[in-house]
Amino acid sequence: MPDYFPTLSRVAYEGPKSKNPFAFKHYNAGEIVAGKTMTEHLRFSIVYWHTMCGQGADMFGGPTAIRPWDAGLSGLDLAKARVPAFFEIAEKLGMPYYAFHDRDVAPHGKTLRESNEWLDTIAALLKAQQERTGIKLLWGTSQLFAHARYMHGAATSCNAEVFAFAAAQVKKTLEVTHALGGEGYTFWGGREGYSTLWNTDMKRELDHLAKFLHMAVDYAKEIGFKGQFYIEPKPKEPTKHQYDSDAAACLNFLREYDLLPHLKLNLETNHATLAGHSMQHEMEVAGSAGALGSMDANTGDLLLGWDTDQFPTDIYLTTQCMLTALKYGGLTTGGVNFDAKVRRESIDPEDLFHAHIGGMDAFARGLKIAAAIRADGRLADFVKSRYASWDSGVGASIEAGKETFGSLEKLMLEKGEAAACQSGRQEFLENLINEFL
Ligand code: XUL
Ligand code: CO
Repeated sequence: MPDYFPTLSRVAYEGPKSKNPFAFKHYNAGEIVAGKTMTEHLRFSIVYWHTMCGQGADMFGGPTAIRPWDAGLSGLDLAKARVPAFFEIAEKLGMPYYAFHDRDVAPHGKTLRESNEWLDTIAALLKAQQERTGIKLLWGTSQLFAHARYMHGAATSCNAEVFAFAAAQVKKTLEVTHALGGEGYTFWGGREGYSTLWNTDMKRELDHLAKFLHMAVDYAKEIGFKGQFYIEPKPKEPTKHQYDSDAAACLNFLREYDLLPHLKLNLETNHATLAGHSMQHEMEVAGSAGALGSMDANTGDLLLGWDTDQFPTDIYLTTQCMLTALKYGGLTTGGVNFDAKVRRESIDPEDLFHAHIGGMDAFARGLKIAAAIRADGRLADFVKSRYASWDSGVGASIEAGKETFGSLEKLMLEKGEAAACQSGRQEFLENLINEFL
């Protein structure tokens, strides 16, 4: 087996004082935090698409990345060569999971049949590497956006045969995901949206998208795939409006079409900010609906505003993510999946290590800080006491469904004015959080 990083062995935990850039300062896999190991809480996952297929190209320029395993190869040969390189990186990082799109592990064939055969060829290599390393598949997904046939969308295309092709593609990827023991399957609506409403029958497109997802759920049952389905919100890019635009829009869609029992949300930080929300907001929306599934961990650049998919290094961000995750019972089937890419100027293979080590350490710190905030209890106590008026008296009576507009009017006419409001103490709480950082 080729060894592309002969001088690098498995990245070890050396503690916060270490100056070794190839060591974890905070991610200590087996360390117990709030009753579980860090590995069990964080369920880290590395993505195939950015790690192996990201070449540094952008809208203004071509590839820049140096990737020795790609040298001189193309097509299926290139796809085959990338598999051991990917698993070498994943294994040396101590990643328990990975995620892929069908068309980033194997190329598009000339026909669906050829694409399927190529995917099978690569899936056999993935399986062998999974068995060798013990790394598991967090989720699989179909790439339903790059090929020209998907220009109008896949499940929401105006072209019914494109819908049919997409269905066949997802059927195959579900089979492969199942065969690889995948723990989930994600739908991100690449081009499921519109560029102009002048040519769009929105209601019909949404009906088709729901039909598509129901077919996927039915087929999963048929083949005995018990993994969790996810839908990944994103408001725009490449379309101007995507139907899965944010967590609330996804939940509304899933409820309307009776899909909520079958799908949870896979939330991505940069998608949240594109939607004008924080990741914490998106996680709260999903968590309070019992639909917090998985996390595509990355970050955007607030000055650019694009989906730049940078590695997360902001400890406030990771603390917020882990506080919310812990509040809703943790990432049960999902994980912290680094849907992130190195910058175009970070051209060396070793930059892939710096990026992932930084992201894993940032989340490990976020987890420890979040656990400490929860153990301290002052934040939760404050929030609880802020709602104390709902624990007894008229508040408890409203929550129990015992009051009406009439009874409440009677009460307020008697009282003349509501009880005085208390301070929200935002600055006090911001200072309190900083005590832990
Ligand atoms: C696109 C994106 C995708 C999904 C999977 O912005 O995040 O890579 O995560 O299709
Ligand atoms: Co993503």
